[in-house]
Amino acid sequence: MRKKIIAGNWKMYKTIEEAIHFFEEIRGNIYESDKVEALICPPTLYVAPLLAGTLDIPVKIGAQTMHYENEGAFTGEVSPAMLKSIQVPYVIIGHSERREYYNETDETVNKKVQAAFDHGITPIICVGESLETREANDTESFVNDQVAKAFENVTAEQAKEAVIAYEPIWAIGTGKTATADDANTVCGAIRSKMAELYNDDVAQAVRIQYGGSVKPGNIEELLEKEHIDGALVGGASLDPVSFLQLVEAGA
Ligand code: G2H
Repeated sequence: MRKKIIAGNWKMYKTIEEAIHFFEEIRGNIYESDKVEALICPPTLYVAPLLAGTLDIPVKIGAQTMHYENEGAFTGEVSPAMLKSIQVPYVIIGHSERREYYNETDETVNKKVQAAFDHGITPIICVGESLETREANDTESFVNDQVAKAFENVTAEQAKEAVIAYEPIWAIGTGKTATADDANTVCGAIRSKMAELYNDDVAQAVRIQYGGSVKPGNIEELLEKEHIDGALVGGASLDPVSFLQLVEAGA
């Protein structure tokens, strides 16, 4: 039985006051169960204070990105060693916005995935196709190729712990969601790819999220599907009431 993971990706939203207010609203109200794990990935600046300030709330705090080197002249970046030093449990790697605006490639995604595992940080590895790829009926081969590249030089023991987020680019922040069946088909194809790259054990253990305009109104249908083990949520994770509903749907 895979534990569902509902992760909020706040992107570049909220002041520190707004972030604190969010956690005040969810404190004492968040659904706690062994069936679901709740995670918020705020802007990097707030990761440390929120980690320290939310110890009494059953929600984890993760990072939205990181560099793959541990230190160096990389202005503006944070390293895996730094995240590990403040005990960050999760890091989102290769979000389509990082790939589009910050030149992340399958190669740098793979370096970051390896670096995360080397530091005991669980990567949430984002993959997903453009509208053009979908219309050309190349979705599964494109996404499986991204998965294969992301997991190069990653051991089976490590791969078992990974979270993969399938986020069709055309569904991100657009209000368009893949149908639950379409999302499940691609998540199932990713699971088969993991069986091919590793073995059935790894494929059954790895958690695969769907992301792209997930909200309280559509999450239940998505989570009912065999291969969808949670959601990576942008816009709808910014509002405490809606985040509470999303977590409850996962329980
Ligand atoms: C996809 C998602 C979060 P949204 O980027 O990763 O954002 O839910 O706003 O589509």
